[in-house]
Amino acid sequence: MPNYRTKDIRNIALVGHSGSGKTTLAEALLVESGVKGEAGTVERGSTTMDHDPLERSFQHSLDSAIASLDYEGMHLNLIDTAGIPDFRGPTLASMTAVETTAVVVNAHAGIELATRRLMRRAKQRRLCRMIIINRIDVEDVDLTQVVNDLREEFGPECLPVNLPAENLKTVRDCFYHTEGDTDIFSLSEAHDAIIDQVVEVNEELMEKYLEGEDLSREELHSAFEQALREGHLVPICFVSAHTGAGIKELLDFFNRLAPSPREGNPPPFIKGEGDDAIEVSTTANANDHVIAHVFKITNDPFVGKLSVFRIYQGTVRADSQLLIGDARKPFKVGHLFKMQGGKHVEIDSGIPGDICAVAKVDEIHYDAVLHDSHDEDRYHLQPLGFPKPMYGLAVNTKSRGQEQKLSTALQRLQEEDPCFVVEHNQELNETVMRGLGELYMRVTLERMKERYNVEVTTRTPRIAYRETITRAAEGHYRHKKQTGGAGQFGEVFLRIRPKQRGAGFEFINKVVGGAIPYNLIPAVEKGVTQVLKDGAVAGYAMQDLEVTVYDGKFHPVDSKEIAFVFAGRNAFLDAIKSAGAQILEPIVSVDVTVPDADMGDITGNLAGRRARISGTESLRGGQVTIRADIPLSSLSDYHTELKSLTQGQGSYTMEFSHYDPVPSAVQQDLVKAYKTKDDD
Ligand SMILES: Nc1nc2c(ncn2[C@@H]2O[C@H](COP(=O)(O)OP(=O)(O)OP(=O)(O)O)[C@@H](O)[C@H]2O)c(=O)[nH]1
Ligand SMILES: [Mg+2]
Repeated sequence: MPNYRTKDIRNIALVGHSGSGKTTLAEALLVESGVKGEAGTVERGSTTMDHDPLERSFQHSLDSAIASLDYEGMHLNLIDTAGIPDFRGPTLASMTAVETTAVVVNAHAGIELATRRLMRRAKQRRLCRMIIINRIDVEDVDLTQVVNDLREEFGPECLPVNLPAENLKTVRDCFYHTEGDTDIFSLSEAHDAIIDQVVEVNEELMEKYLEGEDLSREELHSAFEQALREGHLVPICFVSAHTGAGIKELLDFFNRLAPSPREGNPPPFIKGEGDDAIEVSTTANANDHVIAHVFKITNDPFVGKLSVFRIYQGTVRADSQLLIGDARKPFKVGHLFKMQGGKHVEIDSGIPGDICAVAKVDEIHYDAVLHDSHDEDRYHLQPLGFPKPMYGLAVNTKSRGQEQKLSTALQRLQEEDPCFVVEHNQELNETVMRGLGELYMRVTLERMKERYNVEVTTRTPRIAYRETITRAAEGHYRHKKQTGGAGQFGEVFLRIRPKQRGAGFEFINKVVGGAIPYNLIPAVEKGVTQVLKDGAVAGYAMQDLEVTVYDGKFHPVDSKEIAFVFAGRNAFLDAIKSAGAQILEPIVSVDVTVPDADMGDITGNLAGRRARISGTESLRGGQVTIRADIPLSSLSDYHTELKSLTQGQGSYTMEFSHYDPVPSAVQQDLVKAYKTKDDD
């Protein structure tokens, strides 16, 4: 058993804009608590959290990483996350595993895009929030301004629990202390402000306080914890990860005031699906059934697949067996680990509130619930609502024979990030990977090369156009071949007719009197279906039409199946020639969300992409959503353009809507491209 208990655990996710100093801060905390003797740096690629070779060369975190430390009886599990928005899948997933989200703000840059987004996410998820202002050592920072901006943007509940002092060399606590010299604000005023805010959550305490009575540490702690839990307080701490100012005080803050797994707002578990679904809560008791949630999967070059989970109740032992979701059969835990950046430390058991990992269990997937009794079948965590990956790239192996390797690599990468998906389009015979942006794709390609030894060629994904017809027509073909012995004979008459958009395809047999024997009709249909699948004018599948075979001829000796496949196929092609062939393109419905000020530019740009705008909706926080129907083919570079038109602030979601005819110029190009391909 570990030498700490559930009440000693603190789970904290460090989130924030890229470059705010999360990885460096984690390093400083590990050094302060004695886990490491000397601090590594992001520049030298020697930090605990950025352990992946690619992170070290990019000098940015590209995935979440976990490390633990022990400090004066507290066991702290820290999750360092990636600030670059393309990598926010694992960042958001980490937020399910903690009681406290610490949003790190760069004192020099102030509030940045990710600061807002992450504060919003943590609030929606009812997590306890705090703000860490880092880089206070940087010259010319205006810390008063940063605090005022934070309060204006995120509310007056954002209040300092300590203040920088001695020329930014240290910080002084203003929660337990009432006086002392500081570099900004007055310590006694800051003290009154935060105590006022905290006691507001508890009437009894408020009365005591107003009557001038002293409040005990326990009373203050429980009111503080309640204020955090209710979002009535967002404490602010100051640090410099470089000079070490405020680092010890931050550990003291985590220890004394941050919620343990017995406190805070545990995430909502749901039992069952649909109308049967009920919300269930967990107990944090070591003797109850095990309930744990997998919030991270990594594929480690040495230990293989590692599934990282947070235990909500019960004790997970290395020699025990666990069930995955609704599976009937359990797996044996075997080796149980705690993570220390890229290293793993074997342990014998995990207690409620702790974060652990198991190795080499293939069946575990992200978001799985692990448990040890069928009583907890059908448990899952309330879905997180990840951003949908929109940036697509079609991939092919560079050299032959690597297909299996590529498919394994893609499958592994897909396991690791809920915002990375791989689609295989059978119709176009192409594999498309989708992520949150271009940088993500570049890193993924590097990772495939470095970790899985697969090199690929990439291109923009093809569009699944379709073909149809616009008027009814007749078709006929007579197939006759006499080669020495047995000949081939088959003749087919058919008519074709357009159907409503979205109605699909129908094959009708109206042959009477055995003009084509009954057992050869499927051969005719087979010929027709070949064209349907391969297309007639541009190589795309056909839809929304009906084919009626009504007459034909056969020969008792020479009419074999193959002859009627051929005749059916060519009779259909003959009919299409005079049926006004039309190419259809997929139309998607998009919701584009941008700052108000960019609305004009964005609607103009959408119109230039053949979009039909159907409405707009103002959102809180100066944002607006524009709704439009737009051809999928006009969106190939939209991700990048939207980012540049809105300084990175715009985003969009899309969903397939319907098929529409393409403009005639596009049709001519597609037909021409198909013909030249055939000529090759
Ligand atoms: N002067 C100063 N520089 C800092 C401090 N903390 C971090 N830095 C520097 O800021 C840069 C970014 O730091 P990181 O720790 O990589 O930032 P991050 O938030 O982890 O960034 P991402 O991984 O991209 O999300 C590095 O060059 C650090 O050395 C600090 O307290 N003071
Ligand atoms: Mg980092």
